[in-house]
Amino acid sequence: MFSIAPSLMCANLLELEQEVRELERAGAEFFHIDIMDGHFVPNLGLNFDLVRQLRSLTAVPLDVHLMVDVPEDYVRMAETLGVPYISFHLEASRNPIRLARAYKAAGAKVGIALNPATPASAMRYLISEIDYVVVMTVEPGFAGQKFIASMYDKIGELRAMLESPDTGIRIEVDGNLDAETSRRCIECGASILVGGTSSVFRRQYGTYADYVAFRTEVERFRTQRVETVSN
Ligand code: S6P
Ligand code: MG
Repeated sequence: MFSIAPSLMCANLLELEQEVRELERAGAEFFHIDIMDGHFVPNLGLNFDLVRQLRSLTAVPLDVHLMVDVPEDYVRMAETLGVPYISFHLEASRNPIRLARAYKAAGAKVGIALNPATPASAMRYLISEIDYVVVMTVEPGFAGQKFIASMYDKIGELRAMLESPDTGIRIEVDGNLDAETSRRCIECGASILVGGTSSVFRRQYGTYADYVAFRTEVERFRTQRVETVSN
């Protein structure tokens, strides 16, 4: 089983409510919200004012991805807005255990995001503190980049750490997830796919149809594999 989290940064922001409605109808399990500060990454993304409005617009859980230098600054905001899922970058936090506990105390499920160059082993003493891990499969900051192939190994290493004993911690992948890269990420152990310009927002048939087509393509790959293995 896998979930798709459309990245609203890639939506048509001039028609955001309609995009949200189409994705709800298509069955989106999360909405991924990229928040950037122009320092941790050389770009600016969405913000907590939009999170506030989305909270009243939709019941689909928001998955906030902080790409900021000081992730400690947003705990109170997350609590006030009732953010259900929030991830911060390990590279940005000096005291990630303290911070994960603070976000948990604020009522959120907590993820830690890893830049491509950060090894899976960096998660070793953090596993008991979190609910999910986000593997960046491109350098964070921009949509439309190319998948970094060495991330398949990292996902596999994380799966080994998280599955024995089974922690229930999910692996989310973020960056250039099309049908092919998604299928391989799932095989390696990922179960949440962030959908951007490579999939949900590829603007081929429209957002609803592109979402459904993407899910079907990934499922078809998986079904074919099961059939191949059992033949
Ligand atoms: C930026 C951000 C991502 C992107 C998403 C885009 O790094 O964290 O969530 O919005 O990865 O997807 P795609 O398919 O355009 O690479
Ligand atoms: Mg993201």
